[in-house]
Amino acid sequence: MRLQLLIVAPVLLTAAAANIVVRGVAPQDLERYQPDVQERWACIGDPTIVIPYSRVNDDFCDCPDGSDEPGTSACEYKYYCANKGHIPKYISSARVNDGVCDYDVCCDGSDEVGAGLIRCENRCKEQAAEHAKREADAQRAQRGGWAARQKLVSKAAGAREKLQKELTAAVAAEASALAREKRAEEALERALAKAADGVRESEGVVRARARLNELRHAVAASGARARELEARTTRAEEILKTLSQEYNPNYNDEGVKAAVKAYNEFREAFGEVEGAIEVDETEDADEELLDVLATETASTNTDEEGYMRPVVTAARRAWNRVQGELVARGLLADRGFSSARPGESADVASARREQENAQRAVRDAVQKREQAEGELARGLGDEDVFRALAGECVEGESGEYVYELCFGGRVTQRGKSGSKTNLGTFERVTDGKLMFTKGTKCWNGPHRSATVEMACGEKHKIVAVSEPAMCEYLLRIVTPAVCTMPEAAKGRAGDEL
Ligand code: MAN
Repeated sequence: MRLQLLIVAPVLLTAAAANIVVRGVAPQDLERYQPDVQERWACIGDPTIVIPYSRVNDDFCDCPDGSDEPGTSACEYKYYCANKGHIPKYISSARVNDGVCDYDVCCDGSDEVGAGLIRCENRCKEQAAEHAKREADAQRAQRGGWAARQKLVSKAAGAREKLQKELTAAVAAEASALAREKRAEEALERALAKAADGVRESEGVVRARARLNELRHAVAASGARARELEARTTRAEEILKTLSQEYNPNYNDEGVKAAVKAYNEFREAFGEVEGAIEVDETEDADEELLDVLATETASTNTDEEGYMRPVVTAARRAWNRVQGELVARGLLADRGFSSARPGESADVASARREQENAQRAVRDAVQKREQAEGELARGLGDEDVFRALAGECVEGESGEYVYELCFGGRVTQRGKSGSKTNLGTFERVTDGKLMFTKGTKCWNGPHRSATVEMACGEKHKIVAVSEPAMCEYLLRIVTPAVCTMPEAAKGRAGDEL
């Protein structure tokens, strides 16, 4: 190191000694402002224009680019303020020697130097001190802001993880709700099919009952006919019996003798007739009727009241099912089924209820999934940092209004009357700015909207509010959310790595 200094130092000294100092020229540009051996000098913008060196800074503009007058206001050029002890800057030549101390640029007051002009004291020391303080404050803010941001980032990561878990749960809930819905749909299908079967069955029962009635009538008619025939036969037999017992065998009557003979042969052939004629009532019953009877009752009663009872019961049951189905289809007024909703049989109603519950569960799950997906997909800044700020608000006064900014929420403007105007709802982070849109409609104009520009700060603070175009607001805030890692911390972070 020492060896290097020894070599470099004489070179620097030689170069510095050779350069003539020119007012308004930065040290690094002095070389270009040295005369040639003939004491001439070439304009910087156009070196073909060569002027005597004495015309540099002679308060007269010679070069088209104004480069021959860096230290006066003769040309449109730039003046270099050395601002020793602080930060060197350039000021427009028009502000040189204009009778105003331009301390915002030239803290050394060098812009006003000349015979008869005001003298500007050097304020660089104070400005440097203020600057140093501001820098220290900014660094402190950056350190504090960075630390606060780290916390926000980890909070955001937690919130994101929670959302991801919610999404996973919603996806699983959706899958199981969909499966439940499918099962419920199938169950409802079955219940409806069963009710429809009920309709068919009742038709069978109705047909069976009609057939049974036919048979009953036939049996009854047969019985009556049989009883009539029996009565007539009995009567005829009685007549013949009387005749055979009471006729006069000595009276040669061929007709009477033939009748008695025939009667005796009849008696020998058929014997005495005992009781009523037996009729098998199921004799003519068809398969369908037997099926109905077998399904609807285990009873084998053959007496009229006995065998009709199960048929009536079956018919009633079938009717109940038909009725349920008709009510379910809105064709019949509901007479009130125990656990059914109006218009449905209990089975169908409960299957439909389950289907509705399952559909609701699917809707809920889909809504939750979509909500979680939407939330996760939102652009919320680097490392999702603004996710951590949801719900936090900051207030600031500007002009006649008090503005409130709620991260992830709305920006509002409160007037003296106290009523709040919505300046927009948070939509996204674009180019490092928070965008709030769709606020209250502006009279004869667009919906209000607000853009929030951010700089690093330890705490949220509204710094300024303006309305660049009517009902379009610009808020400048400081917030830890946008703080970057301080240089010093970068070194440490590197060491840690
Ligand atoms: C209110 C405020 C203003 C806005 C006007 C537009 O006075 O919201 O910021 O410019 O309405 O009519």
